[in-house]
Amino acid sequence: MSNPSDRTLVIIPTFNEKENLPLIIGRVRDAEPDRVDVLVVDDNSPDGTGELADEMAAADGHINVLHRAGKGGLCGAYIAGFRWGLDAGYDVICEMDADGSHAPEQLHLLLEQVDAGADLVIGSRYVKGGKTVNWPWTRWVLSKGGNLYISLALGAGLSDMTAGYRAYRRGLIEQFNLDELSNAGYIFQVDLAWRAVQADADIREVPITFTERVIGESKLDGSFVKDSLLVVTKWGLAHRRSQAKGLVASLKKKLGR
Ligand SMILES: Nc1nc2c(ncn2[C@@H]2O[C@H](COP(=O)(O)OP(=O)(O)OP(=O)(O)O)[C@@H](O)[C@H]2O)c(=O)[nH]1
Ligand SMILES: [Mg+2]
Repeated sequence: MSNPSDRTLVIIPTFNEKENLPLIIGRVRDAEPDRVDVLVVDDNSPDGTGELADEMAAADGHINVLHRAGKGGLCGAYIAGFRWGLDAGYDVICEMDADGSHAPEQLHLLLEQVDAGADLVIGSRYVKGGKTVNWPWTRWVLSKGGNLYISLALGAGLSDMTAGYRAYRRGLIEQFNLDELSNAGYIFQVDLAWRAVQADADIREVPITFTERVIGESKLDGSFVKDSLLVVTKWGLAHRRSQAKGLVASLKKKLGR
Protein backbone atom coordinates (compact mmCIF):
# COMPACT_ATOMS: atom_id res chain seq x y z
CA MET A 1 0.00 0.00 0.00
CA SER A 2 1.31 3.45 -0.78
CA ASN A 3 1.49 6.28 1.74
CA PRO A 4 1.79 10.05 1.23
CA SER A 5 5.19 9.93 2.99
CA ASP A 6 6.55 7.73 0.18
CA ARG A 7 7.19 11.01 -1.65
CA THR A 8 8.56 13.38 0.97
CA LEU A 9 10.69 16.48 0.55
CA VAL A 10 12.63 17.95 3.47
CA ILE A 11 13.47 21.62 2.96
CA ILE A 12 16.66 22.71 4.73
CA PRO A 13 17.21 26.49 4.53
CA THR A 14 20.82 27.56 4.94
CA PHE A 15 22.79 30.68 5.55
CA ASN A 16 26.44 30.05 6.49
CA GLU A 17 26.00 26.43 7.54
CA LYS A 18 29.03 24.91 5.79
CA GLU A 19 30.08 22.77 8.74
CA ASN A 20 26.55 21.71 9.63
CA LEU A 21 25.35 20.88 6.11
CA PRO A 22 27.14 17.53 5.58
CA LEU A 23 26.21 16.46 9.13
CA ILE A 24 22.50 17.20 8.80
CA ILE A 25 22.16 15.81 5.28
CA GLY A 26 24.12 12.69 6.27
CA ARG A 27 21.74 12.15 9.18
CA VAL A 28 18.65 12.60 6.97
CA ARG A 29 20.01 10.16 4.40
CA ASP A 30 20.86 7.58 7.10
CA ALA A 31 17.53 7.93 8.89
CA GLU A 32 15.38 7.97 5.73
CA PRO A 33 17.33 6.47 2.83
CA ASP A 34 14.40 5.82 0.47
CA ARG A 35 11.27 7.91 0.81
CA VAL A 36 12.83 11.30 1.60
CA ASP A 37 14.56 13.78 -0.71
CA VAL A 38 16.30 16.93 0.48
CA LEU A 39 16.09 20.46 -0.88
CA VAL A 40 18.73 22.87 0.40
CA VAL A 41 17.60 26.48 -0.03
CA ASP A 42 20.73 28.57 0.20
CA ASP A 43 20.78 32.37 0.18
CA ASN A 44 24.21 32.83 -1.41
CA SER A 45 26.02 32.11 1.87
CA PRO A 46 29.40 33.88 1.95
CA ASP A 47 31.02 30.78 3.55
CA GLY A 48 30.38 28.63 0.46
CA THR A 49 27.50 26.50 1.80
CA GLY A 50 25.79 26.76 -1.62
CA GLU A 51 28.79 25.34 -3.51
CA LEU A 52 29.13 22.51 -1.01
CA ALA A 53 25.42 21.73 -1.44
CA ASP A 54 25.95 21.60 -5.24
CA GLU A 55 28.78 19.09 -4.78
CA MET A 56 26.64 16.94 -2.53
CA ALA A 57 23.72 17.11 -5.00
CA ALA A 58 25.99 16.05 -7.88
CA ALA A 59 26.96 12.94 -5.91
CA ASP A 60 23.48 11.95 -4.68
CA GLY A 61 20.21 12.06 -6.62
CA HIS A 62 18.19 12.48 -3.41
CA ILE A 63 19.76 15.91 -2.80
CA ASN A 64 18.65 19.10 -4.57
CA VAL A 65 19.67 22.72 -4.24
CA LEU A 66 17.82 25.98 -4.78
CA HIS A 67 20.01 29.08 -4.89
CA ARG A 68 18.63 32.48 -4.03
CA ALA A 69 20.45 35.72 -4.77
CA GLY A 70 21.04 36.94 -1.21
CA LYS A 71 19.91 36.68 2.40
CA GLY A 72 16.16 37.05 2.06
CA GLY A 73 14.97 35.59 5.37
CA LEU A 74 13.71 32.21 6.46
CA CYS A 75 10.10 32.80 5.41
CA GLY A 76 11.07 33.63 1.82
CA ALA A 77 13.38 30.62 1.70
CA TYR A 78 10.57 28.29 2.82
CA ILE A 79 8.06 29.80 0.39
CA ALA A 80 10.52 29.24 -2.48
CA GLY A 81 11.06 25.69 -1.20
CA PHE A 82 7.30 24.99 -0.95
CA ARG A 83 6.79 26.16 -4.55
CA TRP A 84 9.69 24.00 -5.74
CA GLY A 85 8.33 20.96 -3.87
CA LEU A 86 4.76 21.40 -5.19
CA ASP A 87 6.04 21.76 -8.77
CA ALA A 88 8.16 18.62 -8.36
CA GLY A 89 5.08 16.65 -7.23
CA TYR A 90 5.98 15.78 -3.61
CA ASP A 91 3.06 14.64 -1.44
CA VAL A 92 4.61 15.66 1.91
CA ILE A 93 6.83 18.71 2.42
CA CYS A 94 8.81 19.20 5.64
CA GLU A 95 10.70 22.03 7.34
CA MET A 96 13.98 21.31 9.12
CA ASP A 97 16.79 23.59 10.37
CA ALA A 98 20.34 22.90 9.20
CA ASP A 99 21.89 23.36 12.64
CA GLY A 100 20.94 19.99 14.13
CA SER A 101 18.20 21.32 16.39
CA HIS A 102 15.65 19.10 14.59
CA ALA A 103 16.75 15.46 14.75
CA PRO A 104 16.31 13.64 11.41
CA GLU A 105 16.06 10.45 13.49
CA GLN A 106 12.68 11.73 14.73
CA LEU A 107 11.31 12.58 11.29
CA HIS A 108 9.48 9.25 11.18
CA LEU A 109 7.32 10.42 14.12
CA LEU A 110 6.03 13.28 12.00
CA LEU A 111 5.62 11.21 8.83
CA GLU A 112 3.67 8.49 10.67
CA GLN A 113 1.03 11.03 11.64
CA VAL A 114 0.73 12.37 8.08
CA ASP A 115 0.21 8.80 6.87
CA ALA A 116 -2.44 8.40 9.59
CA GLY A 117 -4.37 11.37 8.17
CA ALA A 118 -2.83 14.60 9.51
CA ASP A 119 -2.53 17.62 7.21
CA LEU A 120 0.08 19.30 9.41
CA VAL A 121 2.31 17.68 12.02
CA ILE A 122 4.32 19.89 14.37
CA GLY A 123 7.39 18.55 16.13
CA SER A 124 6.61 20.09 19.50
CA ARG A 125 8.89 20.97 22.42
CA TYR A 126 5.96 21.63 24.71
CA VAL A 127 3.67 18.62 24.53
CA LYS A 128 4.21 15.77 27.02
CA GLY A 129 7.50 14.05 26.19
CA GLY A 130 8.90 17.04 24.27
CA LYS A 131 12.26 18.46 25.41
CA THR A 132 14.81 21.18 24.81
CA VAL A 133 18.49 20.33 25.32
CA ASN A 134 21.24 22.88 26.07
CA TRP A 135 18.99 25.91 26.10
CA PRO A 136 19.77 28.53 28.72
CA TRP A 137 16.73 28.97 30.97
CA THR A 138 16.22 32.51 29.64
CA ARG A 139 15.72 31.15 26.13
CA TRP A 140 13.31 28.49 27.37
CA VAL A 141 11.25 31.06 29.29
CA LEU A 142 11.05 33.32 26.23
CA SER A 143 9.97 30.53 23.92
CA LYS A 144 7.59 28.80 26.32
CA GLY A 145 6.15 32.14 27.47
CA GLY A 146 5.69 33.27 23.86
CA ASN A 147 3.85 30.05 23.07
CA LEU A 148 1.61 30.38 26.14
CA TYR A 149 0.72 33.91 25.08
CA ILE A 150 0.03 32.80 21.50
CA SER A 151 -2.19 29.97 22.68
CA LEU A 152 -4.16 32.37 24.91
CA ALA A 153 -4.47 35.00 22.18
CA LEU A 154 -5.56 32.60 19.43
CA GLY A 155 -7.15 29.76 21.39
CA ALA A 156 -5.89 27.30 18.79
CA GLY A 157 -5.23 24.49 21.29
CA LEU A 158 -1.62 24.03 20.10
CA SER A 159 1.40 24.02 22.43
CA ASP A 160 4.20 24.99 20.03
CA MET A 161 3.01 27.21 17.20
CA THR A 162 6.46 28.76 16.75
CA ALA A 163 8.14 25.39 16.14
CA GLY A 164 10.08 24.97 12.92
CA TYR A 165 10.09 21.18 12.63
CA ARG A 166 7.02 20.32 10.58
CA ALA A 167 5.49 18.07 7.96
CA TYR A 168 2.72 19.32 5.65
CA ARG A 169 0.50 17.37 3.33
CA ARG A 170 0.72 19.04 -0.10
CA GLY A 171 -3.04 19.72 -0.22
CA LEU A 172 -2.73 22.02 2.79
CA ILE A 173 0.11 24.06 1.28
CA GLU A 174 -1.92 24.36 -1.92
CA GLN A 175 -4.67 26.03 0.11
CA PHE A 176 -2.33 28.72 1.46
CA ASN A 177 -1.84 31.94 -0.43
CA LEU A 178 1.94 31.89 -0.22
CA ASP A 179 2.22 35.49 -1.49
CA GLU A 180 0.32 36.79 1.49
CA LEU A 181 2.32 35.21 4.33
CA SER A 182 3.59 37.45 7.07
CA ASN A 183 7.31 38.08 6.96
CA ALA A 184 7.73 39.60 10.41
CA GLY A 185 10.66 37.57 11.75
CA TYR A 186 9.79 34.05 12.80
CA ILE A 187 6.09 34.80 13.08
CA PHE A 188 5.48 33.16 9.71
CA GLN A 189 5.56 29.79 11.48
CA VAL A 190 2.66 30.92 13.68
CA ASP A 191 1.00 32.41 10.60
CA LEU A 192 1.16 29.07 8.74
CA ALA A 193 -0.18 27.11 11.73
CA TRP A 194 -2.96 29.66 12.25
CA ARG A 195 -3.95 29.45 8.57
CA ALA A 196 -4.08 25.67 8.96
CA VAL A 197 -6.36 26.05 12.01
CA GLN A 198 -8.65 28.38 10.09
CA ALA A 199 -8.70 25.97 7.14
CA ASP A 200 -10.01 23.32 9.59
CA ALA A 201 -7.00 21.15 8.88
CA ASP A 202 -6.13 18.02 10.87
CA ILE A 203 -3.19 19.33 12.94
CA ARG A 204 -1.25 17.11 15.32
CA GLU A 205 1.72 17.68 17.59
CA VAL A 206 4.31 15.01 18.30
CA PRO A 207 6.93 15.38 21.05
CA ILE A 208 10.48 16.02 19.85
CA THR A 209 13.82 16.66 21.50
CA PHE A 210 15.10 20.04 20.32
CA THR A 211 18.87 20.41 20.71
CA GLU A 212 20.53 23.85 20.62
CA ARG A 213 22.97 24.32 17.77
CA VAL A 214 26.57 23.32 18.57
CA ILE A 215 28.31 24.67 15.45
CA GLY A 216 27.84 28.02 13.71
CA GLU A 217 25.98 31.17 14.60
CA SER A 218 22.33 31.82 15.33
CA LYS A 219 20.62 34.28 13.00
CA LEU A 220 17.89 34.94 15.52
CA ASP A 221 17.22 38.58 16.20
CA GLY A 222 15.67 39.57 19.55
CA SER A 223 13.63 42.43 18.07
CA PHE A 224 11.12 40.00 16.60
CA VAL A 225 9.50 39.20 19.96
CA LYS A 226 7.61 42.44 20.49
CA ASP A 227 6.51 42.79 16.84
CA SER A 228 5.46 39.16 16.67
CA LEU A 229 3.31 39.28 19.77
CA LEU A 230 1.60 42.41 18.50
CA VAL A 231 0.72 40.71 15.21
CA VAL A 232 -0.60 37.62 17.04
CA THR A 233 -2.74 39.82 19.32
CA LYS A 234 -4.31 41.43 16.24
CA TRP A 235 -5.09 38.01 14.72
CA GLY A 236 -6.64 36.87 18.01
CA LEU A 237 -8.81 39.99 18.31
CA ALA A 238 -9.96 39.76 14.69
CA HIS A 239 -10.89 36.11 15.25
CA ARG A 240 -12.83 36.85 18.45
CA ARG A 241 -14.62 39.71 16.69
CA SER A 242 -15.72 37.47 13.83
CA GLN A 243 -16.79 34.77 16.32
CA ALA A 244 -18.89 37.35 18.19
CA LYS A 245 -20.45 38.56 14.92
CA GLY A 246 -21.32 34.99 14.00
CA LEU A 247 -22.91 34.46 17.41
CA VAL A 248 -25.02 37.61 17.14
CA ALA A 249 -26.12 36.62 13.61
CA SER A 250 -27.20 33.15 14.70
CA LEU A 251 -29.02 34.52 17.77
CA LYS A 252 -30.90 37.00 15.57
CA LYS A 253 -31.85 34.15 13.26
CA LYS A 254 -33.07 32.02 16.18
CA LEU A 255 -35.16 34.91 17.49
CA GLY A 256 -36.64 35.33 14.02
CA ARG A 257 -35.25 38.80 13.42
N1 LIG B 1 18.06 30.39 3.17
C1 LIG B 1 18.06 31.03 4.36
N2 LIG B 1 18.23 30.32 5.49
C2 LIG B 1 18.24 30.98 6.68
C3 LIG B 1 18.09 32.39 6.77
N3 LIG B 1 18.15 32.74 8.09
C4 LIG B 1 18.33 31.59 8.79
N4 LIG B 1 18.39 30.53 7.94
C5 LIG B 1 18.51 29.11 8.28
O1 LIG B 1 17.36 28.77 9.01
C6 LIG B 1 17.65 27.82 10.03
C7 LIG B 1 17.28 28.37 11.39
O2 LIG B 1 18.10 29.48 11.69
P1 LIG B 1 18.82 29.69 13.11
O3 LIG B 1 19.82 30.78 13.02
O4 LIG B 1 19.31 28.40 13.62
O5 LIG B 1 17.62 30.25 13.92
P2 LIG B 1 16.97 29.57 15.15
O6 LIG B 1 17.04 28.08 15.03
O7 LIG B 1 15.61 30.16 15.31
O8 LIG B 1 17.89 30.15 16.27
P3 LIG B 1 18.85 29.34 17.28
O9 LIG B 1 17.94 28.52 18.11
O10 LIG B 1 19.52 30.40 18.03
O11 LIG B 1 19.77 28.50 16.45
C8 LIG B 1 19.12 27.50 9.87
O12 LIG B 1 19.25 26.37 9.06
C9 LIG B 1 19.67 28.75 9.17
O13 LIG B 1 20.84 28.51 8.42
C10 LIG B 1 17.94 33.12 5.55
O14 LIG B 1 17.81 34.33 5.52
N5 LIG B 1 17.92 32.39 4.39
MG1 LIG C 1 18.71 27.08 15.23
